Amino acid sequence: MIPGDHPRAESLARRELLVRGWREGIVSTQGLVAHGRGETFDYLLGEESTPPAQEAEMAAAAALLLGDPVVSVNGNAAALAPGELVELSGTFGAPLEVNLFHRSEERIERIADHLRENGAREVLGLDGDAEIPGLSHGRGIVDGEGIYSADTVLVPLEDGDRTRALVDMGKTVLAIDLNPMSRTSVAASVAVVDELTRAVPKVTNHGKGMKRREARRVLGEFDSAENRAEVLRHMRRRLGELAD
Ligand code: PTJ
Repeated sequence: MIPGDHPRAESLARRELLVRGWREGIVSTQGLVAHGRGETFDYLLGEESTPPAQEAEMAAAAALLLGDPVVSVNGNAAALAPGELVELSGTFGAPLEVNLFHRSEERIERIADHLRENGAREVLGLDGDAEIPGLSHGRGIVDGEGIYSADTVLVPLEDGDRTRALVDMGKTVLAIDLNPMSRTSVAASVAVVDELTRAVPKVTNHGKGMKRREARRVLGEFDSAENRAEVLRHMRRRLGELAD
C-alpha cells in the first residue's frame, strides 16, 4: 500500500504498475531497469511537465492529427498507461501495435490481451510480417499494415536505433522519452521529454480541440532540437536553484 500523502506517491504508484506488469509477463526484466533511468531524469525535471514538454505535446498532437499514425507499444508503455494509450488511439484513429525490443511471442500475446482488457478493439503486431530495413534481430519486425506503412509513428520509451531507422524510412517519429540526450530524443521528429503517464493524456487532450489548420501552424513552428535545448536549460536552472 502506498500512503496517499507520500510526497512521491505518483512515482511509487508507477513502480507498482511496472512490478505488477513484470509479474504478469508484460514488462521485461530490462524494462524495470529502463524505468529507473527514466525516474532519474524525471527527478531532474522536477517530476512535472515542463513548459517545453507541453509545447512538444502540442506538436505531437498536431502530427498525429495530420498524419496516418500508428502507436508503437512496448512492455513498459502497456503496463504504465494502457487505458491512456487506448484513448489516444481512438482520438487520433491511430492503431496500437505491439513492438518489442526483447521480442517474444508470449509477451506480445500478453500485451495485446492487456490492451484489449483496457478497451482496445484492434491490436496490431501479432503477425510481424514486415521488417524495418537495417535493424538486427527481432527489433525490426513490424506489421505490414501498421508501423511499416504508417507515415507517422508514436514511440514511447524506444531504443534509438529503431527511431533512427523509422526516420530513415521517411516517417515522422514522435518520441516520449524522459532523457533529452538519448539517441531516441535526438533522432525523433518531435521529442516529448516528459513522463509517459503525464504525456499521453496531454497529447490526447490537445488533439481533441485542434483543427487541421492550427495543427499545420503548430507543427510548422516546432523545432525539436531547440525544444530539447530548452529542456536542458530548464534542468540546468533547476539544478542551479537546488545548489544555491
Ligand atoms: O518491452 P520491450 O522489450 O520493448 O523493452 C522496453 C525497454 C524500455 C526495456 C527498451 O525499449 C529499452 O531498453 O529502452 P531504453 O533504451 O532503456 O530506453 C528507454 C528510455 O525511456 C530511456 O531514455 C528512459 O530514460 C526513458 N524512460 C523510462 N521510463 C520512462 C521513460 N520515458 C518516459 N516515461 C517513462 N515512464
